[in-house]
This record gives sequence, structure tokens and C-alpha cells, in this order.
Amino acid sequence: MRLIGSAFALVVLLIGSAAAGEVREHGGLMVKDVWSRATPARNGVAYMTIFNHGHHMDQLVAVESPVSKKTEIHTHSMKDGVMRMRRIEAVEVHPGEPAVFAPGGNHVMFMGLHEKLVVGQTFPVTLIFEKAGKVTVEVKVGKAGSMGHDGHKHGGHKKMDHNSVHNHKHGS
Ligand SMILES: [Cu+2]
Repeated sequence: MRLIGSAFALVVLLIGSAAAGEVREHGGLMVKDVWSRATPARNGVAYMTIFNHGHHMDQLVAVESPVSKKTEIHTHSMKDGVMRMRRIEAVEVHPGEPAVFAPGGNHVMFMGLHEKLVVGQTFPVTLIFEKAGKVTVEVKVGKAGSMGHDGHKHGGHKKMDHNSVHNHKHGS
């Protein structure tokens, strides 16, 4: 990871100003609508939208959270007519082209949750960008099966994933 001096200064300035809400602006990157779903299971997911208001492509290269043993960037892809999720190394965030993490597509995966996720809870996730560095956001936990950060409910997680094929983007 390379950090130019001015970018580093910006990182330091912004670390002290974490918004309590869902929006973080950081080195030209803005992270919005960060949400998760309640689950009694061992694994959890989180979704969000990342905007790039800068002039250069950046990419999300890693994710970290204290809630689980492992935290990974995942996507869904169709293989032999079955929707599967798999780990991906990075997600590019281009200027003017928001990177959307949504049900059926890219997501942050929490593997081996230390405790179940409950509705109304918030927890931190640190997004690590190649250029902008670390951005920590608060994830809001919605109802089990919800399809958006506003908490609309449309059935269970697994069923939903299979119905959301249209969200799938072909990766590299
Ligand atoms: Cu996953």
C-alpha cells in the first residue's frame, strides 16, 4: 500500500471525526448505507455503497471487524445454475461509479461470529483501501431477512440470494 504525504495527512485528520451515522467521507471516498441483518448463525453479512469523489480509482482490498474470527470480501456468482458466494481479493471503486454491496452481489462476510447479531445493534467494520487506507464505519443491524438498510423484509437470506441474480456482476 502506498500513501502519498497529503493523503496520509487527510487520513489522520479524518480519523478523529468519525460520524456516528452511516456516512464517512475519507480521502475522496464516501461510505453510505452500511447495514447488516440480525442472525443467530455463525456467519453474518454487511452491505454498503462506496462513492469515489476523487479523481483516481481506488480499491477495497481488505475488511476487518472485531465481531468475527475472519472478515472477507465476497461476491456471488452463478455456477451450473446455482448461486454461490466466493471470496474476492478486491473491489474497484471508480470516480463517479459507486461500488454497491447488496444482497445477491458483493458483500462483507463475517465468518465465525463471536456473538449473534441482534436487531438495533451497531458494530464497527474497517474498510482498507489501497490508496485511501483505513476507513472505519458503523454497521447497523436490521431485521433478519431484510433487503435494505431501511429494514424492508422479503423473506430469508438464502431464498433472497437465489432470487437476486440480476444483481450479479461479472468480476475479473
Ligand atoms: Cu459471503
